[in-house]
Amino acid sequence: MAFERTLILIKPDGVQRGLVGDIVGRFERTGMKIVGMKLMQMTEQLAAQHYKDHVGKGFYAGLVKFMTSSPLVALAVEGPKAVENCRKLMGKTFCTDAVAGTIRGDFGVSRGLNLVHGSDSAESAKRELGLFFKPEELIEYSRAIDAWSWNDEDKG
Ligand code: D4T
Repeated sequence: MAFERTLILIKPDGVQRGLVGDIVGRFERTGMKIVGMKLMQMTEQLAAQHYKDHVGKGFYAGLVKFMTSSPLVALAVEGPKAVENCRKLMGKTFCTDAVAGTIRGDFGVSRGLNLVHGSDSAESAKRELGLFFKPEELIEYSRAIDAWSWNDEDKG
């Protein structure tokens, strides 16, 4: 079992629509731990690094325009299988396809305005966390609820 960290972005539509608290709460209430969090403006340069696999695709220019249009919230989330668990909570890429109960299914109706980003693999998570957070901005701490959120078996 992988005990890991992943990068979550609450995209500009989530911030503008006042959904930061609701979306953070979706991740928090699973028991996963927030180990980094900040409101920030994505630059075109950061967008090009973050979305390097999408450079040159038809939707790339619109995606960068959207992601740099207003502040976003970056979160580092830690827990057992955090990458997969967060993707599951987010739902399918386009809100139009995401089922009820997921963040995109419950809070969105658009394709491109899809509220959240979550790293799609352990390797991406490591790379992306490095783009958005300095090492000292990721904070190691214990919570009283840790013992009730996961056990040794979950930590692998
Ligand atoms: P992100 O990266 O935002 O978490 O989304 P996904 O991991 O679920 O999806 P993705 O990388 O394939 O796409 C990144 C981002 O681009 C938008 N997009 C994507 C779009 O506007 N049109 C498209 O055709 C695709 C494939 C939505 C998410």
